[in-house]
Order: sequence, then structure tokens, then C-alpha cells
Amino acid sequence: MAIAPLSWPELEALTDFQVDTVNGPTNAQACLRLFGHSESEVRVTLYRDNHAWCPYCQKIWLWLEEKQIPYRIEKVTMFCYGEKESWYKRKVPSGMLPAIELDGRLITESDDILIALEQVFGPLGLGMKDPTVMPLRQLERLLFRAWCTWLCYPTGSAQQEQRNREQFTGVVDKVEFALGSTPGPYFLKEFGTADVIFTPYVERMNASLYYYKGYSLREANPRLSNWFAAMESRPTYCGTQSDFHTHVHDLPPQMGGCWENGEPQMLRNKAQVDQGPWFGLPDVAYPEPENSRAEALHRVIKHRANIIRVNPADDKLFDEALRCALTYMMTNQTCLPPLGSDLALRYLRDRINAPRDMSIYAAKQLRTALETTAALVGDRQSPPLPVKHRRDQDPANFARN
Ligand SMILES: N[C@@H](CCC(=O)N[C@@H](CS)C(=O)NCC(=O)O)C(=O)O
Repeated sequence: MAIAPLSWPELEALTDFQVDTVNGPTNAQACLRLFGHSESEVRVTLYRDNHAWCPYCQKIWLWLEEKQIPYRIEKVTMFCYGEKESWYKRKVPSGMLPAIELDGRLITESDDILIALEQVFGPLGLGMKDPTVMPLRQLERLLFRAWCTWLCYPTGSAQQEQRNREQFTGVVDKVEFALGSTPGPYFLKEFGTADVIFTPYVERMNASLYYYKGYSLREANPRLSNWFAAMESRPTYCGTQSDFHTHVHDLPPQMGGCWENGEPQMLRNKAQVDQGPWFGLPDVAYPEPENSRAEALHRVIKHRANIIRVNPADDKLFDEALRCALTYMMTNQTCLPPLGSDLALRYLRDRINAPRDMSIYAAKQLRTALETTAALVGDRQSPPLPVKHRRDQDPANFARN
């Protein structure tokens, strides 16, 4: 039986989600991380992108979280989402991210940043210049280049597509060999710098190749699969982890385009990433935390005024439709949204960003509730997301959080 949508205060009463952004687990919302230290001990400011998406920023973010170095976070807009802040351009004229200030000294370039941090705080496991880490850093760049060649250039023929695929999987075999040459799931005996270096792009490769090429990196390679699982046992990594939907739609403007191969598996994968079901995708394998719905609800309530304002639909109509989706998410009871709200609900479904807005399972719960509710009143899909920019995600439309 269908129920009426709950009011905002009634919805608010259904979530007690709280995180200590400063001293609690790794999260994308924090502007200060202390790990139990006092603020006067902070020596590092990390400038990273507002969207918690930039791969080079993720590297530094993960390193600081693993080492539990107290730091401040200043969030900066990436060009493809909106206007770069002028205060940042005065500091870093190219506007590139990440950058850090370490005892007042500005450092750019993610590798130089890690080396500078190591000099002051010591390495994470074996360091950047360790002779066992150096070849792994080179292997990561080799993998990166093979990925770009396959993903980011149109292929004139099926043979070329096959060659690009084989070139990539050939490098993946080297990665599998490297992972297999030490005991345990990590690149070296202990978790460390080498794992941090591989993390951002391996995560993006897993998402993009699944969606654009029908190739499941995580499922096709047993050692990478173990490595992902080991990474997911670390709350630091989980706090920075993105889902497939976010990655595949954030990558094209950054990479200058991603090319679909049109194969049947690719088409199936693409449909699932875009339209669900989102549970079961190989973007995450650890068990869902019990508070993921409460987290999603809390995050929507916090930003509801902006979420409703930026939605192209009429505010009153979307307010009700959104409450229907949230009511369904929290009660599991069907809640019929207003007629004509299917597009508006799918507009939001397509713009949930993990981990910027919420963690990976919360994002899946919210996408599912929006889609299930939209499907009650229509099957219209919103126009495809832009691929040259993502100004539809301009952080200027949202309060700082
Ligand atoms: N080699 C640099 C690359 C950094 C980089 O490419 N950053 C991109 C984001 S992933 C950037 O800041 N682009 C400018 C923008 O998008 O605003 C590093 O390792 O730090």
C-alpha cells in the first residue's frame, strides 16, 4: 500500500547519523583533521578539489590520513566544474591541484609533495625513493599510459581496439606479477607508499573500463581483486572511495573524452551503472554498513534547500517528490510522487557524488530510492550528462560543508 510522504521534520527524526569530521574516520566533508591532536600542532594545509575527485589529491589525502598527520583542508574548484577561486590562482597561478603548505612553504606536484612530507614526518612503509618502491612507481605510470591509450582515443577498427586492450592487459599481468611476488595482498610486504601511488588510477581504471569497455579489472585479476579487498579493509581508503557512477561521468572532461567500444558486455555494464541496480557492481565489496540510509538521509536534509533550488523542476513539485523517495528509502513503503516528477528525481539520481556528498553505500541507497520512486510515475531518462565540462555540478551552487 502506498503511504503519504513524510514531512521534513518527520524525516529528520529518522536519522541520528553523525560523524566527527575532525577526529573521526576519513571523510570528504572535513576542513580540519586532528586525529586527537590540538589545532596548534597543525603544520600542513592541503589544497584539494571541492569534488574530492582529483586523483592526485586522493594520493596526498590518503597518505596524510594513513600517517594521521594533523592538517587543514582548503577546497578549490576544478576548471571543469566552475570558476577557479582567485585567491588560489594568486597562490598557484596554474590553478593545478593538489598543493600543500608545509610550515608555510608552498609545494605543488603530488610526488614532490609526498617526498617533502616524508622528509618531515617519515615515510609510510617504504618511501618514495626506496629502491623497491621506484620500479613500482614506474609500473604505475606504464599502466596509466596503457589505460589512456585504450580509453581516451577513438579506435578506427576492431583490430586496433583489440591491440589497445591487449597492451593494457599485458601491463596488468605485470601488476599481477608484482602483487604476487610478496606475501600478503599489498605491493610490498607491508602496506605503504606503493599502494597509495596505485590507488587513485586503479580505482578509476576499474570504473571506466567496466563502463566504456565492458572489462572488469577487479573481477578479471585475482591479485588485484585481493588488493582492492585489502584496501577496503582500511577506513582511510573507504573514506576516499568513489563509486562507478561518479567516476565514469567525472572522467570524460578530465581525460578529454572516453570512448565506448559498443560491445554487448559494455552496453550491459553501462546500463547498470547509469540506471541500476547499483548494488552488486564491482565498485565495492566490503559489507554495507547498517547506517548507510541514515547517512544518505542526513546528507540530503543538510543540503535540501540547494538540492531543490538547482533541480530544473518546480521547487514545490520536487520537494514533495524528494520526500517520497526519502520516505521510501527509510520505510521501504511505496510512496507515490507527483505526476511528472520522474525526470526531476532522475536528475538528482545522476548527480550524487561519492565520496563528496556521501559514502559509497549511502550513494547507492539514495540512487536506488530515487530511481524506484521515479519509476512509479514514468520512464523518462534525463538528457545525458555533459562530457566536455560538469558545470551542472558547480560547487558555487552549494554551501560549503
Ligand atoms: N603532475 C601533477 C598533476 C596534477 C593534475 O593534473 N591536477 C589536475 C586535476 S586531476 C588539475 O588540477 N587540473 C586543473 C583543474 O582541473 O582545475 C601532480 O602530480 O600533482
